[in-house]
Amino acid sequence: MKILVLGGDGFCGWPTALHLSAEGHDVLIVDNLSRRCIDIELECESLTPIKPMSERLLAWQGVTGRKMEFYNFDVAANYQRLLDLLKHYQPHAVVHFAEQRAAPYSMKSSWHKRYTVNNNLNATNNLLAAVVESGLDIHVTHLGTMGVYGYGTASLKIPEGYLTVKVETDDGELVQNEILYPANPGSIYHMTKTQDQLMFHFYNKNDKVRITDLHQGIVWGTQTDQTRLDERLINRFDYDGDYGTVLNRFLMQAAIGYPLTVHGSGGQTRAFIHIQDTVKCIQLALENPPKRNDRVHIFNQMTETHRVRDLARMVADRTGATLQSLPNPRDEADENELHVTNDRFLQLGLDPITLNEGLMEEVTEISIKYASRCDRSKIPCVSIWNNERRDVLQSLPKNADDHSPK
Ligand code: NAD
Ligand code: USQ
Repeated sequence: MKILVLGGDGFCGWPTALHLSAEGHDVLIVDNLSRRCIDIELECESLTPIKPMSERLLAWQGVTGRKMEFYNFDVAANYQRLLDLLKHYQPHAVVHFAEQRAAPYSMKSSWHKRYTVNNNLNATNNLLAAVVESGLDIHVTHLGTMGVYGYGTASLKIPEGYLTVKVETDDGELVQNEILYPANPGSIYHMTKTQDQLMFHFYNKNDKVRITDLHQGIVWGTQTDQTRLDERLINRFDYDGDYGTVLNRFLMQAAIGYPLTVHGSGGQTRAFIHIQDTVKCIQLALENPPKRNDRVHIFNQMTETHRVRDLARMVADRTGATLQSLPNPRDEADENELHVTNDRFLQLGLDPITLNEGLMEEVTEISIKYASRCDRSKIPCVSIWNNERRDVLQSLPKNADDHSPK
């Protein structure tokens, strides 16, 4: 298959591009390197020393003999270039990772809100409009998020995208329907993903674009079978308060002797998936595309759920790390249940990787190996969701060891 990977320099995109290339596919990467620019803005780099794109590609060719092409442009801004590339390269599938993906970054200021909305919505709309204008029958596979559903306490098992509802008509009859699960975003970033869903629905209905939307949980780990092959292929590892995600942060904090930063009671339950399963799921989605006239295929791309405080305790028990309970800068429920269906990937043959000692040990080893690259001042989460949260945080007494945002 010829596969275009948008956002192929990122944390999920790079190992996916390598995995698909290793599977024998012809892979072309587009990325505007905006994530590397955000590193400069935040004055914080990946914990792992990621190489520039040209070096990454040379290393891949050297190690495997396989070539991948790379184009540097902005998918959200450069429509004509995207359209020309589709017409010229004629991919069978496009994997779309090219969005700003950190919830805390999207909530930092009105500039960050506007950037995230402009970037994410225009990237998705440009891609869909270009697929239609190209006249090609391209399968669009998008990385969405479990966060589109919200994290309600409903005992209902979250279905894969569509919810069956029964509505009473005026004459008292019950009419059954299937609707997109009601969107309930918890950040500007998550809101863009709920709006992506509507664009997929429309372009699928109106233009018959074949689309798979992958509602992914929090990705943990850093290495995959391919990124381990050579240090120049190493994947990104975000640990800072904006981009670092919770389990990788806890493992890394434990490795460098930093108290684990639990927000509030740590009762938040979230869905997780290891990066090795991310690349496998994308392969499975590409190998099982929707047929023409199928509605948008939605998969829940996660393998397990955990409560934040349980993860913190588990890491602390393994390592002897201490926990600190911090006032939560986010406006989110302190405690929630989360029951999720993920049957579709299981039916396609996914053999889920769940939290295991070996993979956690690998994150620990990487954290220790590159500990000297860590700037501890970048660990606290300083992005505050709203004025109410700010008032609460400011009213709390501050002590010398307190790393909470104020
Ligand atoms: P990332 O920031 O590491 O990678 C995104 C890549 O896209 C970056 O290399 C960036 O430079 C590029 N990009 C962004 N906007 C672009 C544009 N307009 N034009 C061209 N390139 C652009 O993020 P990631 O962790 O790899 O996430 C990839 C996708 O997966 C995101 O859409 C995210 O919402 C989704 N996702 C990630 C996670 C996770 O835990 N990392 C979980 C669920 C879903
Ligand atoms: N949290 C802590 N301590 C920390 C960091 C986070 O307690 O040091 C808590 C947060 O308050 C939150 C939970 O852990 O309750 C998850 O936070 P996160 O930063 O790990 O994940 P999140 O912001 O939800 O975003 C990440 C990715 C995003 C993806 C999403 C999938 O950055 O791209 O869409 O996971 S999901 O969570 O399923 O929506």
